[in-house]
Amino acid sequence: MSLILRHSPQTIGITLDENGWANASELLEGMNKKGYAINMEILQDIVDTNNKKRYSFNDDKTKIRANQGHSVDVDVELKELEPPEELYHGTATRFLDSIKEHGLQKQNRNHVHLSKDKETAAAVGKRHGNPIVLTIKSGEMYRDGYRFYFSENGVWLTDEISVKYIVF
Ligand code: HQG
Repeated sequence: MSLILRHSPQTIGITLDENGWANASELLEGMNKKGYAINMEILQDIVDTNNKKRYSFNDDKTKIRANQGHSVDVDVELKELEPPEELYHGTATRFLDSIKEHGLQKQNRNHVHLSKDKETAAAVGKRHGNPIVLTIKSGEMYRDGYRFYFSENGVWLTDEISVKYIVF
């Protein structure tokens, strides 16, 4: 579902609207056609119990979308907020040389992802190899005019982070 709702809805022949919403019945039909036995009850269960609260329904549950993490160009109406003084980015040691040269870039996604605590950041970094947690001077960035967004599921997002705001 992450693949469909964030990166590649065409995998099951559906489209997302400009705000990232998929029609829930189209999603269920498309997934069933691809061999995933899923119904509304299971979908509701996934939305309720997903460990990272990745998905949300609209009010009448006719539409569903991922809260963040997209590579497709959609506007999920993220809340713009003042960040805490420091945030954390978990990455892998093998990326450090490049990050020291270019700063943090959004790569395939629409934003750079930041965590509010070091433990979460370490878990994010571990997905890529030997983890390392970088401290980000988010307060200073904010005062310098950079925008920060806070997703429905508690992830901080920004467009890019130059080297001067990263504590290695
Ligand atoms: C790295 C998961 C070299 C960056 C997590 C990261 C998160 C650079 C990788 C969410 C770089 C991109 C996102 C540079 C950045 N040179 N490497 N200049 N700039 N990188 O997966 O932050 O399970 O796109 O450090 O919990 O790891 O999907 O981003 O290692 O919230 O819900 O390039 O994904 O959530 O990797 O993870 P990703 P991420 P979900």
